[in-house]
Amino acid sequence: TVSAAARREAAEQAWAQLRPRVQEQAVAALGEAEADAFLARADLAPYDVHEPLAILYGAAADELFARSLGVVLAAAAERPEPLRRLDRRREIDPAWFQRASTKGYVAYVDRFCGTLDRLPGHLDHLAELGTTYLHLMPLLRPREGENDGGYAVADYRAVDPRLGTMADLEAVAAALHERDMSLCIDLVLNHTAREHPWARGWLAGDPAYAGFYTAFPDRTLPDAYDATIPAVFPDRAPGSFSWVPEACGGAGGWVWTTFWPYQWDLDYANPEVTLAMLGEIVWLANRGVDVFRMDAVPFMWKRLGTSCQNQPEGHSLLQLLHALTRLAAPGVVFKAEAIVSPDDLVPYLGGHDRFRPECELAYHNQLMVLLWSGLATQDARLARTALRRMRPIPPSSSWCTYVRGHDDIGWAVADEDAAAVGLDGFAHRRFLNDFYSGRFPGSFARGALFQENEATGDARVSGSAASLCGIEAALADGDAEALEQGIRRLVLLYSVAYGFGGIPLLYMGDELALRNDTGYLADPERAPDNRWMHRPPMDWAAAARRGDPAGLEGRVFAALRRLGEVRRSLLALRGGVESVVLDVGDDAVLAWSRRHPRSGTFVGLANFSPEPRAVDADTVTGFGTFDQVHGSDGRLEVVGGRLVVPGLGSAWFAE
Ligand code: OTU
Repeated sequence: TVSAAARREAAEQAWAQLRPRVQEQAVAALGEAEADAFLARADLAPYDVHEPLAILYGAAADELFARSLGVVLAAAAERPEPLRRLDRRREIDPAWFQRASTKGYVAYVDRFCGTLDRLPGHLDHLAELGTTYLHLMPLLRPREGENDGGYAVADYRAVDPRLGTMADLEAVAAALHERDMSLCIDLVLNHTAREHPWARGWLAGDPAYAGFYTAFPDRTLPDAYDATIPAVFPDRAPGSFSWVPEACGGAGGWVWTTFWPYQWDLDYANPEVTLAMLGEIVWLANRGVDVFRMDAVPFMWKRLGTSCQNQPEGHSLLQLLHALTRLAAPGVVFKAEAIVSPDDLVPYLGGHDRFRPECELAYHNQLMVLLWSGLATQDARLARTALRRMRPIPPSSSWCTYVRGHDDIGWAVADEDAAAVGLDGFAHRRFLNDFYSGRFPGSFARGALFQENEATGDARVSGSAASLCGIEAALADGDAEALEQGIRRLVLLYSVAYGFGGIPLLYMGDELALRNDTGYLADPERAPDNRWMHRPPMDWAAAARRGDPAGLEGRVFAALRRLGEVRRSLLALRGGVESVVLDVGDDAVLAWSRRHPRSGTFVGLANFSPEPRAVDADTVTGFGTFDQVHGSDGRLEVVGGRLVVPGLGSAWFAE
């Protein structure tokens, strides 16, 4: 093993040797001024690029260093002028994505507006909600047939022809930039579709793709790996390997397929894979993508005898791709999709290695899970305990806070946190499954179990936010009071997502309380995957009712819109600081505060109980110095020196 000091020295030497050539090439490709900026960025490359290369690929680092810089220099040279200007603005204001006004919206192109060319015509709907960041669900050309909602990519440089063309995507990016919005797309980098040319080439024995994927001739190693790898899709895709008759030179082999059998895991232990993926990332960045949602990053590096998730080399790999991408496109940021335990999650934001940045953003799945847990138990203690135990994130990174997304909800409740509030972790996760699938007596939720695992007793939950909040059941029963409670629950959860700090993501349809959709059952490719129940098509007729203040859609839309409006004016909700969970003297109320050195203090309250709860006024108002800036039911009453938070109500205070 090489010491860190020796690795650094080797990196500095390699850069000293390479720099004159890079400088010369940069001047030729970019001109004096741009080359100067490129070189200023590249002066960090020995630490951010060479070191991770050496960690991952040992002695090949020097050669890979030169080649990877070549890739990003070429991409920098091709970067369109408007994107360069955007880069420049973002280099001046690196916290551009951490503004209080940053607010996300997540949508499927086909389900939102049909095709990409129609998207610019729908930007008003997004603008009404204060959107500044649009995440379009997988849209690159997938394999034909089943494609896991687009997560089986056959070509990273083409758009799914059903949605449009790459030129349409570029036009969308430009239309968004014009309105000061940014574009996020998925980068599915753990695997490709088995139809991808890399996979075809590898299977055919083309030396250019040698070692791009992994296959084993017999079950010895697959069994050894599977013994410690948790199953992702146990019902229809148990284990992490699929038999492919053409593999291993035609003798047949077990190909690594963490997810569905048609999604083949790339082997990043092979640096050619890393360079190839880098090429795809910077090419897409040059089309105008601002944020890459790095899909399934925990799985990218494998190690026998482990869960094959969250390996240290996986972090070095992300740091490497991040640094290289930003040499070509310094305005681009990475968002980690790591739906893992809190201890494993925080390092994706850069905590893994204090020397190197990693992803700027990550999904706060812990907060999301704890919100649903709080709603089911009418109790905020687990949330308080678990959030307090999380390690801090670097100030240059932010969470994406959300209530619902396109995937199932996996109950990432740590046993240790459950135990701290007197719960058994397994029993509590089982309760949440029972509760949200509607099986628990008296449950208001109408979800369904996803991937029930007979062997372990584990399961996850599907269902739209509105259905999980009780809105579906209330409408079916024609129960006005239950409907009222359902709306209050949905808005309550969003009040936390919008006020917690980080980028709040609104999942398409939640603004109109869209319920579960059974339409997917008619499509044989989708029917076996009940995650489609919470991916409904946009209901534009419901959207047309958003202005009716008495109707369901109008009430939810207005509430979310208002939260967004208040949020954007509160500088304490900018990034750079973290929220701290408070104890305000009532276990049903989640309370948190953010103390921004230059932008004041923020305090948020969310009452998970349907009953009003009284909390300590001084803690919340900073002894009268903070004003109430949002209230689900107007101003909080003060009774006997305590503030009364209405049942399922929320309030925000700010200095
Ligand atoms: C992701 O999810 C996507 O969000 C899914 O829609 C895809 O099916 C999948 O990747 C494959 O591309 O296990 O149950 O820790 O939780 O990557 C969903 C991350 C998943 C995993 C996540 C994965």
